[in-house]
Amino acid sequence: MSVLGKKWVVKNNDFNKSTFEKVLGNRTGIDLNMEEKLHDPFLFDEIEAALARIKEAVEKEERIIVFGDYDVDGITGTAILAQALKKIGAKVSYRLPHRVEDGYGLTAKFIKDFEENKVSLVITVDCGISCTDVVEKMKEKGIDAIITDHHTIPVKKPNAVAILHPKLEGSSYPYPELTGSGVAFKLAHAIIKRFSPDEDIDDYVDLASLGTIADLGPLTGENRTIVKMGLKRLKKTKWTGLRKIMEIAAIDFNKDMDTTTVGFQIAPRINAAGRIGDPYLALSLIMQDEKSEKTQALGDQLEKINGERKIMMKDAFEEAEKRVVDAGKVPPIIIIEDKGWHVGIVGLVAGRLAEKYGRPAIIMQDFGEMFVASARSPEHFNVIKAITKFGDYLVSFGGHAQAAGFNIEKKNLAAFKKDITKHAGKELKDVDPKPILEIDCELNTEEMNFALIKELEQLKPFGIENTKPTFLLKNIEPLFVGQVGKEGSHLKFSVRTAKDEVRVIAFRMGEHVDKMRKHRKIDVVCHLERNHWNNKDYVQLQALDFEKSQQ
Ligand SMILES: [Mn+2]
Repeated sequence: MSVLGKKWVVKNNDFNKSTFEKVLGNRTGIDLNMEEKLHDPFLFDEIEAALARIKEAVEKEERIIVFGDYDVDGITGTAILAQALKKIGAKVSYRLPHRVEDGYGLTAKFIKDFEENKVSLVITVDCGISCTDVVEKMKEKGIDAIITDHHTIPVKKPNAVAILHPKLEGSSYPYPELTGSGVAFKLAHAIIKRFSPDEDIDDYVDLASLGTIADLGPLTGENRTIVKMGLKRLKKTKWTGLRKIMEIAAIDFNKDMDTTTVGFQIAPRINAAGRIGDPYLALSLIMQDEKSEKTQALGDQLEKINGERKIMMKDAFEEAEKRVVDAGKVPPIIIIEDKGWHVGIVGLVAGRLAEKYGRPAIIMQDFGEMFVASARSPEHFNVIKAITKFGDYLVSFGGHAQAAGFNIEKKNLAAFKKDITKHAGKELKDVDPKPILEIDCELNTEEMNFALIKELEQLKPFGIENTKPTFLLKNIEPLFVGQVGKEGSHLKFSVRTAKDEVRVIAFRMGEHVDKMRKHRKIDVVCHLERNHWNNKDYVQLQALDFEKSQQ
């Protein structure tokens, strides 16, 4: 068995194909000759109605509010639209709901605030499509709505001035997978084209790429274009606050940005505010238009919150895992609650448990009478289907096959746990719970060279539905095995080829150093990479898992 207990699945064993052809064959929607061109924003069916209402609001000096969501997708989309509106002279401000105090989306409680501030136009970002009732109530008060969203469309759509949604039935828009920030970016694009043609849409694409990556949009079609353009732009971003976040994260502006930089260094910081504090902090930092003491102070504050978020996450995960281990046997569905686990991190904990144990996991914050839960699941279990089946026990619920959330009253908790555990037990009876590690194809050690690396680099940017190419190296002899990093947390070794030696790094696998030393020959799952160091490029492998060779 592999040291991480994963099941390795090699996707392509076609001996007639080259390694690059095999990797490309494992992906759909990747067009290597694709022009880096965005679709025409005027292809959205209701875009003219949206622009006409915005024009009227600017001319009549009406107050406009951009209303977003508290995650990276919502925050970046809100910043994009607010800035584009500002540029054309609109009287615009922005609101984001507070995760704990307000919950998700545009709710009725905000109407009073809109009235008090004499707002007559609300433009939603990354939310709003399911807010049919609220939009109706707003209308009664003389407040119009333009909806921009990408979430599931309800049967009864809101009665808005315009709805921009890439998945509307019969939509002429050619690409359905835009995220919230992507849709906001398209509206901003239309606003600029129509009212401020000298402006450069490139000034906004970096933020749109952050939202697209953080919201796990598939990196196909126009999302791929947005991310490609955005990552290039990020190095010279004009958003002072974003630059500050990147400086604090010690990101090297001379290196090319990739989806990992965004996913692991930038996005978690922007998200931290909305998870355990006020998302407005991250938004107002991004909206700062000059380098000032305030920008520094907001940046420091955000970094502090991110540090707290990390500790909370680590503590909660360790405690949750301890409870799973102490129980002796991993149940078909992991369900754990605690008073001290913040609702903003329960989803992260559930995700890591689901990944580690190959089982669905529900993690809840216990508020006494009410429990707020996040559920995550591996691909072999549909968690929203299971939750819906027992929806009668719940106050509210929503989500997708692999990620969902719900609220439940204490009095129903025991029965819910019992029933959903029984259901999961039946569903997963014959399912191997081992997490799957997908591998593109086998790799020959002689192929570990720049020629192949160059070919693979054409597939960038890597991310959802276009994961970094992953290879299996069989029967290799690990040389110079050792530990590196803080507390020896990473593992390193070398592999010999006919011509030279290639270095291998395995992040967070330092604890397996003895196992590796014990085996003379191992099979390794890895990425093939270019390591730029001291002005020179080196071929490097990043190992993801290994096991003793069979032969
Ligand atoms: Mn979103």
